[in-house]
Amino acid sequence: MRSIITLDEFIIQKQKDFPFATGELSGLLRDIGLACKIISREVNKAGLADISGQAGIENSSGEEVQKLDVMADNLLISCLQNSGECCGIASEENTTFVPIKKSENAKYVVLFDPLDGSSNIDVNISIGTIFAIYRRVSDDGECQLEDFLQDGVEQVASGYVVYGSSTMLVYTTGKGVNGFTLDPSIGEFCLSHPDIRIPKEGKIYAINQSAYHKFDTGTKQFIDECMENGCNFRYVGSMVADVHRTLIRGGIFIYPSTTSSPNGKLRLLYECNPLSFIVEQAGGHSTNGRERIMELEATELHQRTPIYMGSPDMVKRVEEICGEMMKERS
Ligand code: P6P
Repeated sequence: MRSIITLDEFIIQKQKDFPFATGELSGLLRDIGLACKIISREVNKAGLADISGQAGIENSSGEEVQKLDVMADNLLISCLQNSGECCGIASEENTTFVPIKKSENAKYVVLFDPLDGSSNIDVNISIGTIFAIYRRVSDDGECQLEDFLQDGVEQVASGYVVYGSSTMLVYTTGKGVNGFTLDPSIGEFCLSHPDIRIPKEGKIYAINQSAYHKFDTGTKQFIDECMENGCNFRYVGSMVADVHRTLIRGGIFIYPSTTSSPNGKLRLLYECNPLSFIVEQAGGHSTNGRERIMELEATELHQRTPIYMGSPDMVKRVEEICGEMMKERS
């Protein structure tokens, strides 16, 4: 029988990469994996149970929250409260950060989007969980806002779970990217994609092209070039699904600035930074058109940023074009 390496076994094995590791980060990653296994179970049966409909409340961005969002948020908070390794969380579903009292002196904080792409739930399109882990910077005791407003380069780990034709967890601790597929028959994430590397070039571009008329000139020129070069257009409308395909097949995922949303739509802290850490660790690039996403200053929990991420050759080209546009304007 082919030897199976479970997520727990892999995390413990890799812990040896960190000479001063005391097991806290490993424990945190395992707890997040547990929460996502339960979310996967609930997402996969949503069509059968009355939990996928509109919850009738709104999240911090004023968007309609669906019941599965609420369930996923509560599950992650509950697992992190029990982990003992996390002193606070910030989530798309909560206006402000949530200190975890019973582990208020723990050394990590976790930011997450519990169920990104949830508007696709009722049409059975892939959705995902995104998480970022930081060391706290405040003194012991209740965590502070500064613990969450850290630049992406300070992440100690990040990852996502894509609930698709199979459920996959992909994560990095800064030493490469590894993917694990959930085997429901044993309830374990099993190593299926060791050492993921993004293709240097790509022939797929992903953007909501229906907003073409709202894009800046540089983005329009890049899209025109992609079409002229015979690139394929693919867009799921679920960031985790689009970024996962980009990571595996190569290409570029773009959510740009538009005339109606100058800062784009996607959030820096719990969508763009964690996914940029993954893409960079796999050999890709991630930028806002001018600057590296992971070096952008974090000023508020739910701040948004334009993002261009994926195969290095494609991201470099869009940066060249945007740079040329900047020069022409100056
Ligand atoms: P649009 C889903 O609502 C989401 O937050 C991301 O997962 C996705 O990439 C984006 O919004 C899609 O937005 O404006 O293209 O529908």
